[in-house]
Amino acid sequence: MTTTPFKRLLLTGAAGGLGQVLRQRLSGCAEVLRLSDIAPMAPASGPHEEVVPCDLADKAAVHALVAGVDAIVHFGGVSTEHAFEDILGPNICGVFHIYEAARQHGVKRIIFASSNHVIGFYGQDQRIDAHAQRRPDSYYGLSKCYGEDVASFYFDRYGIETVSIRIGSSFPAPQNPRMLCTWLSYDDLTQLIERGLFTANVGHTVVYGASNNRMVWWDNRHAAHLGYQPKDSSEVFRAEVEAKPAPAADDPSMRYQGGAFVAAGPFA
Ligand code: NAI
Ligand code: 15L
Repeated sequence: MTTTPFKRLLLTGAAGGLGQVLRQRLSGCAEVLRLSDIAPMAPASGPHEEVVPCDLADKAAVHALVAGVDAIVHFGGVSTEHAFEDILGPNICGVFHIYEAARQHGVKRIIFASSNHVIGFYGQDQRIDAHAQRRPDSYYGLSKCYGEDVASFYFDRYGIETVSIRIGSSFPAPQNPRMLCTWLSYDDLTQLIERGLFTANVGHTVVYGASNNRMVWWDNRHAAHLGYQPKDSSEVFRAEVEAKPAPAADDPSMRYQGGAFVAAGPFA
């Protein structure tokens, strides 16, 4: 795997929880990191950063945003369950705008922040790989299914390569029993993004984003070419998590891989 930095790398969702973490961690991946979000961001800290506000739902604005970048780490959008109408612009139109701009500007590599919620209706007693039929658990999960399909289409039709990371739960620490299985540390997320950016010939690869947790639901055999080797484990947080009252056994958070998302809504 070569790790020659890109000249200019775009990070969307830069004001978000993960975006703020990745702003620091991806700085070595490019000479210039272009940071974008609809929400306010800290100003550029030097010539190695550019801050470009943009609404992903605005096609012309996204076209301008992507001009001059070599690769995109697409983390922007609505990140939890909402009414479909609230997800449509940022996530559905937004991902299309990103890929269409990438095509027009000749960008050849994208990392897409997909989610475990594309398969959230699988039970916690099931083990699946990236070829398992998707079972989205929410309008949010549906939007991530669409994003993965856009990535697949733009590879087959235009040769734009993507690594879609089905992120589990990427937070400083797991917050409940489910997250002991889904937790992805920031170090392991960073490793996945770097491998996604710099591994040759990824086509459209789907990889599950979980750390080296004791309990795993997801099999990454179809992404072995990335060489992802998670270093962290949720096990160090187990006692802390188990000291809290556990949800009832029939609570969705204890039954489904997608947890509470399976029971969100309806919104009308
Ligand atoms: P977040 O909600 O903190 O960050 C998302 C960012 O996208 C926000 O800063 C928000 O302002 C921005 N955004 C929303 N609508 C926008 C629009 N119309 N135009 C431009 N920017 C817009 O979420 P987080 O946790 O940082 O997640 C980042 C990405 O990773 C999201 O795409 C999320 O779906 C995905 N993900 C995160 C997981 C996690 O455990 N943190 C798990 C699975 C997926
Ligand atoms: C996600 O996709 C969300 O963006 C994040 O906020 C968490 O809810 C995570 O999944 C999860 O499933 O824990």
